[in-house]
Amino acid sequence: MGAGTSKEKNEDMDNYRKSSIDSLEAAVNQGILTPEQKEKEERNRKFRARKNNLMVLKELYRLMDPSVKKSGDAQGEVQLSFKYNDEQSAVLVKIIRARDLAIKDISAGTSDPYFKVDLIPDRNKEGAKKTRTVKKSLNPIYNEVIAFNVPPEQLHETRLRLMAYDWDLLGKDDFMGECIINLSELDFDQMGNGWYPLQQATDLSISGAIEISLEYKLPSTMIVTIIQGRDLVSRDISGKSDPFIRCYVVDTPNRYKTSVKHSTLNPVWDETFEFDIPQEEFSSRTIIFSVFDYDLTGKNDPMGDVHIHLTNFDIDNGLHEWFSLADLKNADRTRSQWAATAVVQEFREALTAHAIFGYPSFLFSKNSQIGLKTYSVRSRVAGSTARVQVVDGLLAK
Ligand SMILES: [Ca+2]
Ligand SMILES: [Ca+2]
Repeated sequence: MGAGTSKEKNEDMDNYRKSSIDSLEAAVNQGILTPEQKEKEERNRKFRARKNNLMVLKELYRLMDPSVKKSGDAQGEVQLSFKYNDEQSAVLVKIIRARDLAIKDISAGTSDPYFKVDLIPDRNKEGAKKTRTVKKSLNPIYNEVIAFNVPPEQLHETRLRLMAYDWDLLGKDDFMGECIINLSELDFDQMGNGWYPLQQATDLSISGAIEISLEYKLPSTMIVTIIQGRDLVSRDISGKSDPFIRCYVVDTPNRYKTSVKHSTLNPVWDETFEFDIPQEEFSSRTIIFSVFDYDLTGKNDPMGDVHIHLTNFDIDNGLHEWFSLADLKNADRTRSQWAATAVVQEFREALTAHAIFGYPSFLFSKNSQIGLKTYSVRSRVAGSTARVQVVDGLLAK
């Protein structure tokens, strides 16, 4: 980055810049995915002690980093074991314990977690069942068994959803992540137990499919045609959506976007994009299609994704198919190392420029009320905005 030509800059600025980047690196390198209570307190203490807003920057960066963003607010995992009782046609889920849960009660630096469990679909109207609440713990122990009636013939089509919540005395309890388990994939004969990661909520309302064709032209051009969509989910009050598709290949910089088709659930695009993908890279390449509902105001709503892995792609015959849409934001393959690296680079450059020139100012777009400050930062690369609130000098959520 071209900030180093002028000799005029005073040493303070250089030191500031260097320490900013060092601290940022430290923040990136240390376990940002598992903030312990101690660390949180430490951060708040340091934050109070410092005037240069570095803690705010770190937090903003943490919120913006796409590899972190993937897991969103959800973190930690839950230990479960399963059993099927043939006589009663019942699935027994034992919720043993959870660990490394997110801090939801910021001032106390802890949470009051409980689990809510239900079936999808819930054919026998079993409803949701809950564990007890363990107060003030990020590593709660339950050892509770919850039972659901599921006839054997329904096992293959039933999923079990476990949702973690932080109990609050006032207001709505906070969602802390969930895991969804296909009962058909469980081996009930094996008595083992496993750890299941908590993830962002999966949007089960997503419907429909998109028609895609892939053609390969030697030496290395992948021609992607997005033909049309059908029976997409409605996202606007009109009962329709304004769909468009973002298309990219994980770990490569090219990103494309189709045009927006207004007020339809059966859009026709017939738009073609080209990616440069050498054959020898097929085994590590995935093409991602993400459908969004365009909105004039506010954020575009996700309408589902399709992932096409190129591992078994046949270059002679290509591919032409309808693909069902699903909420795949928790899928591993969407996590792009390229995007993570690019955001780190972007953030460093912005931080350096801000330290030296006080620019870009968006780095500190500040919104003050009495005792409350909101800082926000935008990343072009991640396509996201991170926002933190500071209340009476303390970092809040
Ligand atoms: Ca709470
Ligand atoms: Ca819309």
